[in-house]
Amino acid sequence: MRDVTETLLHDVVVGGLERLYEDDPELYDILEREADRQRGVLSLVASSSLVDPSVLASQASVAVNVTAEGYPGRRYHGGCEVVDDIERLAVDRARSAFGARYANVQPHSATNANYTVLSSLLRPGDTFLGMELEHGGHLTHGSPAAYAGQYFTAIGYGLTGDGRIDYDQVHRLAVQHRPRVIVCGATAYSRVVDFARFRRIADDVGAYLMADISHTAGLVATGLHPSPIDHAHITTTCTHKQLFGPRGGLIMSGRDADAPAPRGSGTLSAFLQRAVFPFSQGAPALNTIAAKARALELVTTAEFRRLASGIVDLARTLAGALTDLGHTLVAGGTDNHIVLVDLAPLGLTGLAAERALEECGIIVNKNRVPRDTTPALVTGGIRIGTNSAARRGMRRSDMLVCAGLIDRVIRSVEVHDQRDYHLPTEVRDDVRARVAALCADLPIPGYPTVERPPWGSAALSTPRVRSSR
Ligand code: DSN
Repeated sequence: MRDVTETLLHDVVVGGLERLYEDDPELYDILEREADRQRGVLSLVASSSLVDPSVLASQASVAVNVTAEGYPGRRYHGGCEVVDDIERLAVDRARSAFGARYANVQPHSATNANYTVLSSLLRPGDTFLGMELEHGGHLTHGSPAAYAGQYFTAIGYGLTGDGRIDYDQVHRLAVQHRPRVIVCGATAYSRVVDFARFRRIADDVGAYLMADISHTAGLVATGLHPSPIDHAHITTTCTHKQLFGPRGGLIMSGRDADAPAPRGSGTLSAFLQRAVFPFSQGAPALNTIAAKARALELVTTAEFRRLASGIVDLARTLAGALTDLGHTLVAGGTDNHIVLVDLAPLGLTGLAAERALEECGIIVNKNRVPRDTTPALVTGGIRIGTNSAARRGMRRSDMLVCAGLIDRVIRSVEVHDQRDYHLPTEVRDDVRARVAALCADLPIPGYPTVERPPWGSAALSTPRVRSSR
């Protein structure tokens, strides 16, 4: 019979926690406070999730002690025979989760993964096509504020008037500018991406297609969103958003893995291996790779499929309820986990809405919306996501309550200027109490639960811990 308390890993990690508790109460208390904050608020941030504690445990493993430049079986340091097994396992699980022929699990984030791909396929000044930040693209897809927009010639495409990707514009721009790479995938787009159509456009102009599925990777892995793996030459993703894993990235390829690489340098997969190491990264974070392996195993379970379908169901419920309450959604609704609310009709900024909701324990992020003229730290919209709510087991009825609370807060905010706002105290106190009660009813799996506070402002004191599992 296996007994975890008799293992080396258990003693090291639990002993470390005890030592931290005794020797460094300042840091321990901050970390404890953060765990408590997460338990007591409703995170609806589209780019975050709540990881399984076994993912946390994998990341806290002794693999952090190993320096291992290179790849399994071909390292530049000794002592890698065990961590080689970790990396091989993570690669196998990534390939299996996405049906990919090739996977590299070393990128530290999707930003690293995207820059690895772009800077190996492009030379400085070369042209690539990506989605405009204001229309839902990511900084790495060509924003002038980022490396991608400053070292390459980035041409941006956007949305049609009804908030869908303007594929005709993508084709027109591709023909006009002959980019070497086209990037598809987004960071604030609530509809299905037509990867096959992007590939046809890329083939038409001889470009490589890179799909960044950071936001929808969980839906792709479970078949709830079409997969780009065999449409794009290269697919990238982070592992911490919808894969419910550690902060990190992946680079994958499907049917093009063995296609010829640029400049006659072997196959595309061999080219991508070199693009990560030694071209753009040094030693990998093997402890994070262990946590990726754990998360990627969970992704293939029936429970994860239920979670993914809950994510979409909750987002659709939220989108429907907010629409019924008279709000304007970019693209008119959602097919994934994202609901993007245009606040212009309310005369409200994203910043004011984000802060007012946070005062009430509802966490979202301010987000630019199409034709937004406000500064990036103010914005004209908010982006709401359902990954974490689904993980907490939220039901449709809870989401309807939640939509009502969001509506009440954003309609109650009085805006003085772009940054200054006032939320009436009685609204804040009442919504906070209702959110606290919702959170108490929806414990984060694996976290100790909190006693359900009564309705009303008397409930606003720190909730008491009921039990520890
Ligand atoms: N890409 C940013 C987001 O979507 O919020 C950060 O991960």
